[in-house]
Amino acid sequence: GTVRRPTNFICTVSDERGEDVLYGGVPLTEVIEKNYSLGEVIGLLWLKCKLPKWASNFIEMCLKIVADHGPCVSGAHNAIVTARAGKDLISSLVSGLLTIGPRFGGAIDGAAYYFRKFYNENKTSRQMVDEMKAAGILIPGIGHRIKSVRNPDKRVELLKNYAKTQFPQTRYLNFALEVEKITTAKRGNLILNVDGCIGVLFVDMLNSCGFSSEEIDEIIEAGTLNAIFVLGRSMGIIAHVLDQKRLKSGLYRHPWDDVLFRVEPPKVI
Ligand code: Q5B
Repeated sequence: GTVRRPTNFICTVSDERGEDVLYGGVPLTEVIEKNYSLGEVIGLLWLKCKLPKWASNFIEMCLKIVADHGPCVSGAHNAIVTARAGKDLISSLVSGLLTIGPRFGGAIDGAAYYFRKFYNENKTSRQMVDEMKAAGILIPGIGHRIKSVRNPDKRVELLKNYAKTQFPQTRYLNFALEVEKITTAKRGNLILNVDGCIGVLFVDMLNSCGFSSEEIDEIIEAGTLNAIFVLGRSMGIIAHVLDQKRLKSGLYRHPWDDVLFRVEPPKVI
């Protein structure tokens, strides 16, 4: 028979060769006619499955919840400075996105990884806190610059309330809340933050949806959970860039009085 030429790459996401592009096997016409939500489209394209409504709603809720958190956070700030330097929308957006990492917005996969690891090893919350401290690792998903026990993060409350009423179970969230009890006893701002809450709830969701342990490892390792922050926050970053363009803001220069200059004469070697 005919021998197929070896292909250069494999694609299991979408197929645009027919009349109707397929999103993970589902024709776009169905996606539109059946009014699939963004959460359902992410289910098809990223997780390659039709998620139950409670799960796709959760993903969509995460996108809305992380969409923006004001102009002062790293991502928006960088994008604003870049836009004010006269750069185009894409460059400004990307400069904002590039700040997303282990301290800002990109702690979701790390939170999912560590809370899941300690829970699955039957460790206690106390053991998790102590062992992470001994290893010199800040617990991803714990801590916030402005949110604290006295100034709770409404976003985290919304996520917890949704999960408590809509998820079949929340065992990883419950474990993370036990850890939070210990960390907030040390410092009021060591709360389970928005990244942490999304991270543990994503693991609860994947477990309840029947993903295997190996599949969950792969999803976390690939950076899928941080991608939720990247996608959602892009909405807000774009808004800040457009805002600066609309306002015709000029070049930003940081004021001297906000810098502690400590330039010393060079060491003579
Ligand atoms: N300590 C978030 O730090 C922050 C600890 C901890 C154990 C921890 C820090 C951290 C993990 C990464 C994380 C996501 C940098 C945050 C986000 C999105 C956002 C942002 C927005 C949005 C804050 C002071 C003392 C020290 C530390 C101890 C701190 N964190 N111990 N586990 N995780 N967290 N990032 O306040 O004994 O004094 O030496 O890296 O989850 O990014 O709105 O702004 O939507 O845009 O500067 O919400 O917690 O505190 O680093 O000076 O630490 O607390 O060891 O102890 P801070 P630090 P000690 S959500």
